[in-house]
Amino acid sequence: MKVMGIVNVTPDSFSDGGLFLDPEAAIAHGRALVEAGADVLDIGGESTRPGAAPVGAAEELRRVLPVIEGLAGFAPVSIDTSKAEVAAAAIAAGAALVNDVTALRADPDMAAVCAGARPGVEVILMHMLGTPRTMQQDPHYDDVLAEVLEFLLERVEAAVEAGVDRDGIWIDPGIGFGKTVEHNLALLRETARFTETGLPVLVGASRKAFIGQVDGSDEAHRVGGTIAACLAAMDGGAAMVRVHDVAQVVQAVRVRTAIDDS
Ligand code: HH2
Repeated sequence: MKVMGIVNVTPDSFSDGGLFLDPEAAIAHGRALVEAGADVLDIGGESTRPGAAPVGAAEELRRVLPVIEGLAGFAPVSIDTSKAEVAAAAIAAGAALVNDVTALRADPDMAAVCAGARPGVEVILMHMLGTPRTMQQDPHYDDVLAEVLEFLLERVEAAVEAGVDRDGIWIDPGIGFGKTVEHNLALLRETARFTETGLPVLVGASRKAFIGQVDGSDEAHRVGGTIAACLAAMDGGAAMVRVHDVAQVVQAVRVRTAIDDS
């Protein structure tokens, strides 16, 4: 299982907002994550935490472009954005993946940008109920697994219809995006339901609120819970986990792989 390291170039991300707003600091952080074992770096210039303020494309680009340029020659880079203009510029600067938490729904031009990207550029489609502003207001599902899976498969078909190469599409259940703690735990427990589709699955549980809802911890003290979630995703066949604490998660994955292979 691969590990995607998070580089948030934002003032307001939920666990590391403001730490890497300076491009030099963000580039140094990205390099350190690769040295710690990250396979891919996910660079984001807009927070998606519940209630976060939206950012314009010009500001988002000002934040992320120098960081992408500084890291693209060093490791595969993913751009965490919902805006076509940002994705297009990021791809031109060397990004190899587009990570869209709205699954190509927020910007009508996003699907065309992904479809028109150079061969090999991949796309991550994530499930979210509502928008970051509203998603944690009493989320409800009759059957969370079936509904999240159905949504993702619909979005895969929409992307393919728009011209995106099916072989380059990832799906992500969107841990914490319009979900209660029970929904998040069920999605992690049943990761295999997603991998059974044959599509590569990404899981992003790092430091998220559901961990604190289990044990009362704050964002700065959720590495153990993050590792537990990543290993559950690994058991279910996830192809990649998106994390802040790369060194610790890489160690857990390596030891778990060694145990399984022994
Ligand atoms: N989670 C966050 C952001 N982007 N992308 C995918 N594919 N999956 C996720 O679970 C996911 C994501 C939220 O985490 P973070 O980047 O740490 O915080 P913020 O959105 O506040 O910047």
